[in-house]
Amino acid sequence: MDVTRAFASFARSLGLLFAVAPARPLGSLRRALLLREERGWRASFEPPPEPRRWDPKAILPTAQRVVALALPAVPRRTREGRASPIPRGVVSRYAAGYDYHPLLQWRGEALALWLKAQGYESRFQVDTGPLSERSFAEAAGLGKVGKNGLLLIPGLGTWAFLGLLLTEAPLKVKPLVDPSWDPCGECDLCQRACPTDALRIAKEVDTSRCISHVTQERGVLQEAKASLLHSHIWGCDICQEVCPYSRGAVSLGRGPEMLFSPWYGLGRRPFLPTILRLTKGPFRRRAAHTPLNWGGLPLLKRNALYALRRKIPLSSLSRRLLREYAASDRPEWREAARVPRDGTEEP
Ligand code: B12
Ligand code: SF4
Ligand code: SF4
Repeated sequence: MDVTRAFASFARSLGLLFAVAPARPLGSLRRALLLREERGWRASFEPPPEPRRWDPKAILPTAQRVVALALPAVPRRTREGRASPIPRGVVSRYAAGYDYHPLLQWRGEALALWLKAQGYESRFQVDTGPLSERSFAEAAGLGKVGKNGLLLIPGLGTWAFLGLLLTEAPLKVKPLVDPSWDPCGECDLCQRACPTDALRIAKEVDTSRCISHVTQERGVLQEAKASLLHSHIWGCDICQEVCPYSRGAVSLGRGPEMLFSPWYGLGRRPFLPTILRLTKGPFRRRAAHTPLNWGGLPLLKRNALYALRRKIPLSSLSRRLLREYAASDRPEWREAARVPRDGTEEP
């Protein structure tokens, strides 16, 4: 049996794209991670720079190949929510649908199990594993990292989630994109569109200023950081939405992509008072299978409070909610709910 061909047809039947690289340490990634550490840009939930982040053999010593897998997630065009006097928050597209972790996990595990059955030890990771997925995906030739720091894949733009499969199987090394492809050229739309200047160095995201990260940081935020959030209560898609490759991507609207549609969860523009009135039970029913559950309801409420207090002039309902939360026993809610003195200025 030709293992590469059989593997390829199994991966395709699961709705995945893939590219294969030799299982070698990535020196460029090591340097990027160390530089990032020096700058203090490591995300709060990320492991420190150590060999298991850039060397596949530190995880599976007998690995021969790294297979970079992509699960397409092109968003369907949806209405953004009608104009309303009730203040709304902004939820990133990936968090308005099903959590990609289990969707990619079972597909990756199925491929790993199949390879194991052929006699090749294999391991799969998605997101929470130590290896940096974008860098290995680029090294394998699945796509190219754009100035927004995301992997651009022809036909999908940035709309794909990534996972890595380490295996002893001698799969044929074959890139999907030409290694000399320069996707960005003179374009700098994402850098200019980023509202917090987190992309001032092309391809390197200043995590301390990235809205996506700030929405996930726990506890009380310093005022300067809280002000970066604007109306975002989970994640941020701006540097993807402006990218011509992502704008041009067409959703299949079927298969796994369907699960990223906001038919489930709290939607893309939820009313802030609704979030602040949610209790555990209804939150679990509506959002337990979405990425909003990573931080849980308390973090979402903190972000909703930061968003609400910016909606000047404050309505009487907003004032009442902010006063209620200002008296709470959670310091992060109390701080986020500090009501501006006359309601005409931001706190
Ligand atoms: C930590 C993390 C974050 C942090 C930090 C982001 C960052 N840029 O490092 C925060 C919370 C900010 C974040 C945000 C988002 N993330 Co994130 N995140 C991760 C995680 C867990 C680790 C990333 C990491 O190791 N970063 C360290 C840097 C140094 O390494 P790197 O990512 O491999 O890529 C860098 C190098 O390749 C380097 N590079 C490549 N070529 C070159 C060339 C030159 C010249 C230079 C200088 C650098 C360079 O630049 C790349 C970008 O910094 C990965 C999952 C994983 N385990 O890999 C997901 C992951 C990268 N995130 C993902 C997504 C979807 C997002 C968001 C879009 C979510 C959202 N909508 O809010 C945003 C996008 C923000 C952005 N513009 O990157 C996807 C990316 C999919 C894709 N198509 O690229 C991943 C792979 C998760 C997944 N399994 O699908 N994320
Ligand atoms: S996710 Fe938002 S804040 Fe982060 S780099 Fe992209 S545009 Fe900037
Ligand atoms: S918006 Fe332009 S510069 Fe940014 S990633 Fe897309 S093509 Fe590259």
